[in-house]
Amino acid sequence: MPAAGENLKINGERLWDSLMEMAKIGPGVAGGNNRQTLTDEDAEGRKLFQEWCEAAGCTMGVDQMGTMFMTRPGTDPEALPVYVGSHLDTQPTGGKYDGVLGVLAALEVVRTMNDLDIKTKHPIVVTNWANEEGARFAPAMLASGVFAGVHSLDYAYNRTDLEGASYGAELQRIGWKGEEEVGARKMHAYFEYHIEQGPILEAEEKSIGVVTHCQGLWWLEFTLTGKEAHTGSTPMAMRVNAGLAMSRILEMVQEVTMGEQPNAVGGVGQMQFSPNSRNVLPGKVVFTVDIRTPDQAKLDRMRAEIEKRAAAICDELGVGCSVEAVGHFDPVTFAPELVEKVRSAAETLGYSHMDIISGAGHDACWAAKVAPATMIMCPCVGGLSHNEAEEISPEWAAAGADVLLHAVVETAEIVE
Ligand code: HGY
Ligand code: MN
Ligand code: MN
Repeated sequence: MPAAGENLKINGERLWDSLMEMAKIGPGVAGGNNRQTLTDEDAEGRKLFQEWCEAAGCTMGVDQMGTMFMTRPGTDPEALPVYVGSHLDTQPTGGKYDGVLGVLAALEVVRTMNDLDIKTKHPIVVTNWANEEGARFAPAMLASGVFAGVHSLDYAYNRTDLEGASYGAELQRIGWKGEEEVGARKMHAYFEYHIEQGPILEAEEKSIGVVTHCQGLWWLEFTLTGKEAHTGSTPMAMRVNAGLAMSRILEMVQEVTMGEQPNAVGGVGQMQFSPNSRNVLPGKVVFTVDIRTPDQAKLDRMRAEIEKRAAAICDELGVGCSVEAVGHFDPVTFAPELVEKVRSAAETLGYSHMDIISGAGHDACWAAKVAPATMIMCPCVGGLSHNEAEEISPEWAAAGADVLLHAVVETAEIVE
């Protein structure tokens, strides 16, 4: 049997088949997935994942946020486990690989270790974090945030979706509310394998992203209060136009972000008008500004500038303006010793690689608050993600999983 660091490889075909099997659950309308957190589709995907893990000899633990922990025993029951995971929940128009690749590659690592009868001192825990996307219940990375002590369980349970359903009630409804105290588990290390969700690796023709950092984020939810009035008979000078204020704020966010280049992004993905009637000026407009940059000072400067200028825009139009930070994490530096394991595994395996900063947020960002953590990335076609057309190649998927196997086995310490 090759020792750790020699040509250990996963079974790429089995990984790809598992990805395609999982993709059948909660299909989208254009080839991707709509398996949003705590829906019946999410529950179905969880069940399949549980069956696969138990067939691979893992035992399941579920915490009070619904995160799934599938343990492969180590030889030393006292040794803290190496956690390897990501998320199975998707965006409403998500791809087949965002999150899912990391969870199923972690399972593939266990399957390969079983095939090769590899024993390790530290247990391995394959992890499916609940509600990574934050699409249905903001903020993103909610369950890993509770695990890391960033959010209280009560705060998380009371997050609601657009229909007013709460996280706690939905978790109960789908039958995945576990008993374990969230965050009681201690980690020796945490690895997350994820598609890049950006264009860099493909453009640079690199198979592996050695993730050194993750950019920080603010999600600023603005609530603008205008005056509902007839869009036809209300003279322009009499309008209290929250919709106009929103459009000026969006333009301003673009301007502030472009003034902070390079390495800054900003925009809006979600917005609600009410009453959202074609011939009624909106009484209320709610939208979330998403700004991100790897630079801490720049991130805080952008937030302050956007909030200040948004208040001035609303004052000028006589529109009420309130803002709530509904998502945040500071820029993350991953554990150098684990980053080096990823880099040397890519070198051992002969895969092209480059250091990269993660543009998207991941559960690893919160895991890094409570344990040494790092990530591995693979390219995705055209850098496209959070789109049903998200695509990777089986070769890209397998290469990253090979690196994951090496880094995890080495960290978990092979026992002869
Ligand atoms: O928003 C993010 O970066 C992640 O996809 N939840
Ligand atoms: Mn993801
Ligand atoms: Mn995502």
